[in-house]
Amino acid sequence: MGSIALVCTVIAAMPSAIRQFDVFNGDADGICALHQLRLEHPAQATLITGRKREIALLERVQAHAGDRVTVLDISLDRNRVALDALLQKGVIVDYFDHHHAGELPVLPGLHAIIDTTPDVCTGILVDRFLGGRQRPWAVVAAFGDNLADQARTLGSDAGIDPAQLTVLQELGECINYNAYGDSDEDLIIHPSLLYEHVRRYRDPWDFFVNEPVLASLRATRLHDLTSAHQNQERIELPVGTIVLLPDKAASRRVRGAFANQLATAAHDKAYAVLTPDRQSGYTVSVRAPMQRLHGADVLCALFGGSGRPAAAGIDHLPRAQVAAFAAAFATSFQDF
Ligand SMILES: [Mn+2]
Repeated sequence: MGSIALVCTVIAAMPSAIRQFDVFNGDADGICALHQLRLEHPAQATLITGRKREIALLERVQAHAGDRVTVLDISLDRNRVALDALLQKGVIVDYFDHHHAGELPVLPGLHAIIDTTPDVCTGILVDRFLGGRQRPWAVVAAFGDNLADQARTLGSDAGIDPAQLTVLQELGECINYNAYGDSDEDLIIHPSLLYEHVRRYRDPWDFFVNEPVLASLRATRLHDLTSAHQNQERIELPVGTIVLLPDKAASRRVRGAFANQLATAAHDKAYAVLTPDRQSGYTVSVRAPMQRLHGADVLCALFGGSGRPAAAGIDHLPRAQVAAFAAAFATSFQDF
């Protein structure tokens, strides 16, 4: 009896098994960074991810002392409060990222590989960490994060030929496209499910040839772009064009990609693409003229938005402010 009681006491006092959490951006960079890491260091993990712009993910982690959390491709600064709380609990956190981080917490348990220089993405940071052992997926990540030059250099350094690079580029762009939408209902497939498909493939060219979900990503992306071209209403201004898309999931997915495509096709013009939101206003993506990449962030900030000088956005532009937005757009990108 005594020994049974003792065994029960010991079991009760034992900490529950150490758990692993993988927290990652749902775009191509986040998915491919994690895939590289788990191909080399397999782990049973609870997955936490979301849409491209869903980046306050660390607060969803229910971890205890001794648990391990791997974080990929989400700003440390935007997850600081949750990170501090985890570290203070004694959770071990491995953090890989290239977004604005601010000051790193000075607490034990944090292993951070953070580099905010503009020519890296998280997939490239993980590639360095792994000594390039899963290089093709790092190339997919870099193409997805719009670092095509870096992707080609990394690929050709590893002996990947131009035809193979073309495939990796399409993979990066399709996986990335899947993360766009204003709610989960807009998504083609939730990024956590897409990762479950990706993780079955060690070889991205095998994924390209054999994975049915990729066909639906490719078809939807093409459909959304075609539909945007056919259903746009345009306000033409000397500095560029304001485009209104119909109230559809396809419009909300394609807004940014369509703005990029328009800006790439006419280097001297600025573009704003508007889609109706759920509060009788609009969500807006702005692109500065390619030949003069500034002003988008300042314009969007006037209406509560944010972003970079070349590309910025507004989450909610009330309908009553559309005329004011058009006037500000018209003056924002004038040549001085
Ligand atoms: Mn990234």
